[in-house]
Amino acid sequence: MSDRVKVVVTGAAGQISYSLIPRLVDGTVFGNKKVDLELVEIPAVLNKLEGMVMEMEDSFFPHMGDINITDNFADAAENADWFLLVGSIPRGIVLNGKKIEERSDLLKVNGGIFIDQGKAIGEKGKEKAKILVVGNPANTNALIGHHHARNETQLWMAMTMLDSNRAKSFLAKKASVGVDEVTKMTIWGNHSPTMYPDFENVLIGNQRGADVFSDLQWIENEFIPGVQQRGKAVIDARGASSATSAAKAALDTVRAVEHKTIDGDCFSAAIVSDGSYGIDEGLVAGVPLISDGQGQVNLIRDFSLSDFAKQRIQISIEELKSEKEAVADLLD
Ligand code: NAX
Repeated sequence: MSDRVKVVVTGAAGQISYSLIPRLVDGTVFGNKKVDLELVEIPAVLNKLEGMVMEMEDSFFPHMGDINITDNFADAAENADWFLLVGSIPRGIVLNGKKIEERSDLLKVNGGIFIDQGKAIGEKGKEKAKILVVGNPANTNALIGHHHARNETQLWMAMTMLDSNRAKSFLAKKASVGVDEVTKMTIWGNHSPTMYPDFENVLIGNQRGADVFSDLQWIENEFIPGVQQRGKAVIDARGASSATSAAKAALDTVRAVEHKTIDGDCFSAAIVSDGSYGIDEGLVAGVPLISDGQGQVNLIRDFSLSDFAKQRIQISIEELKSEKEAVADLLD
């Protein structure tokens, strides 16, 4: 196994990346490997990245390898092992004289970025490279990127780990246990307010969530909407969207893929569906996953889903289908 790992991060001058990038090289994610970093931004903010590089150099990271900043994604992609695609255009920005406010415009503007990034990853990224899309709309961005990469050795994921960590925290409080006692958490569907946090298959210690959480009023009126709307609650309170928790979730996803999943546990990310669980083939949807720690990530196929869960998941799948339709012209 190589003792170096090359990681590309887009949106490197943004607020999530400011928390994320230093922690990629602190030895807790890739163990003893040297981590080479390619930090990618749009030309207008490349100078901010020069400051980031200075801070990285000033932080004494023995595991940091080469660090490069660029606005050329295709160059950065050469031989990379991991792609953390955080960069995206936020809602509300004015582009070519038009304010990007509608979800359909946001889908198209950001989806467009993922055509070229997908092609570059497929052609230049390593065989078996791992791609984690964080930038929203994450699932549909990943769908577009995967389509244009045309490289089935690589694994495309959209991030649902933040939603999973949020759900664990809600359930831990309700059950009066530490968050470490909540395992086997899955976020089904889209990273959006339709996501379904699976309280039934979760484990609290050794007990199934379905046997622990009998207060269905709380599940329906507080837990599910609380997790679905947590991002908005953070924005309302902080005046800015989640940053440090989003960075931690991206790191947790990389760690979950890099290390063997503990028996009986799973982790959550959205991957390209093979039709399992009735999710339309080709959609990028949140599902329960395990890693063998050797680069292979597999879907857990034997979760039992109640009628309630199936109904809720279907709502999110319908949303993913409509997002796919909205970007149909980007999938030629
Ligand atoms: P910021 O606006 O702080 O940073 C985004 C950065 O991306 C900017 O610096 C921008 O210049 C850069 N960028 C735009 N287009 C680019 C391109 N083509 N190539 C490279 N860089 C590009 O946003 P931040 O708060 O860091 O959030 C980043 C993304 O994460 C947003 O789309 C946000 O919605 C999404 N999130 C996703 C989450 C998830 O769980 N999947 C949770 C957190 C977060 O909301």
